Amino acid sequence: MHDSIISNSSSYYLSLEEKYGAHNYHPLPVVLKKGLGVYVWDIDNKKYFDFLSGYSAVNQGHCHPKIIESLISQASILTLTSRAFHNNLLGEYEKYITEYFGYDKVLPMNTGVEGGETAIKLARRWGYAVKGIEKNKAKILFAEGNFWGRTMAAISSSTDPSSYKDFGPFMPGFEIVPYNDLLALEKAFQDNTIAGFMFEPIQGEAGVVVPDEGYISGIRNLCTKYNVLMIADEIQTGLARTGRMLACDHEDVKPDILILGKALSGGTLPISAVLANDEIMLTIKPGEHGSTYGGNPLACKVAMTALQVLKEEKMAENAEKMGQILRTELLKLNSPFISCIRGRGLLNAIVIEHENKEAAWDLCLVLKENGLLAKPTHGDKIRFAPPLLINEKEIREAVAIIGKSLQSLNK
Ligand code: PXG
Repeated sequence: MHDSIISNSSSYYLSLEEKYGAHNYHPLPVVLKKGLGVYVWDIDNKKYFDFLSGYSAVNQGHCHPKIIESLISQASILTLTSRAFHNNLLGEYEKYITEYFGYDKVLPMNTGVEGGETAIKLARRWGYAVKGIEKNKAKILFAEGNFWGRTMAAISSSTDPSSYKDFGPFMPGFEIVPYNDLLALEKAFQDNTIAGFMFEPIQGEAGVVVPDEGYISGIRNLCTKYNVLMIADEIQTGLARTGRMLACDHEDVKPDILILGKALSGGTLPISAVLANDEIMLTIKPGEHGSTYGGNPLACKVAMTALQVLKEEKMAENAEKMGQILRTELLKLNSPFISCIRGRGLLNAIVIEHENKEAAWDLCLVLKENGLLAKPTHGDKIRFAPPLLINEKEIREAVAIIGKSLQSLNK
């Protein structure tokens, strides 16, 4: 089948994935081979703005020289010991990240979804050991529209059929409340078997749903009042993406459990972290939770550099400024096909309104032709989330591409 396809063409790579890979994704037909800063290049050397940033894993920009330097230098010294032994970087990293975010302790994991699983285990354990919930009765609340990954627990809390349909039976002890609704949350908190409320400060995968001002601080107040753990999933919103180091910082709120992932490695390795104070973290004892790769010295070194770069290069400040310009310029396009522009910092989305249901996908294909990569979510929403080192000139160039591409929807 492949013999007729030129061996280095896009169709060659697409056909390989089609034939040998599971069909669990529907990517744009572009084959990338290189990345630097805000740009990526395809196999024909065509250059694109990356307006997805690996779903916000590449906040620091592709192949950030300092992160790559840490990766390569540590990779030739020591990469993995497992947690059966100590290593000379784990403690240093634990000190660094806990001081950085102001928590007593960190539990290192790998993917984001493992961070979510860890947070839920911690909350359930705390629910029994500290709150005094009856054995096996602890509940965790989630918000409607949440997305935190693909494990059985993650899909058990999902309200999106494309995540959970035909994968049951599901995990018990999970309940759903509407997002951005403090009254519903307070009502749900009347149940004293609730151990934690896990939420995204801005719902990313749902299409960058920004809650009303006061929602995050309202959650904090209710969690304190009803003795429920506030669990912030900042895997996509954290690490300078929304114009602050954490999205919760917009309302000066400190969650009880903070989950980080994605950009904790600047797009080089799966590294996640769960942060909490001793009252919560020390409820899990040796042998009760862990992971082969969690806390490996390579990840520790890379994560410290990835965090250092965010501060050194003032990426939160830049995200705040560039995000303002991006939304203002998008508004000025005055396109009849954009029904909504929303976001914070450089986590943004537009909603496409068009009689053609495929319009958002078609627009992404035209954007690609014009040199900008973005991907629709839930059919009609397109996320615009470039790496955080993008400058004003680049934002204006990107908006010109978006404006030009929107014209194609007229036809
Ligand atoms: N929490 C949030 C808020 C996320 O956006 C996760 C947890 C899970 O992270 P991991 O590292 O386990 O994927 C996410 C993931 C995809 C995809 O293709 C993932 C995300 C967004 C869009 C697509 O898996 N976010």
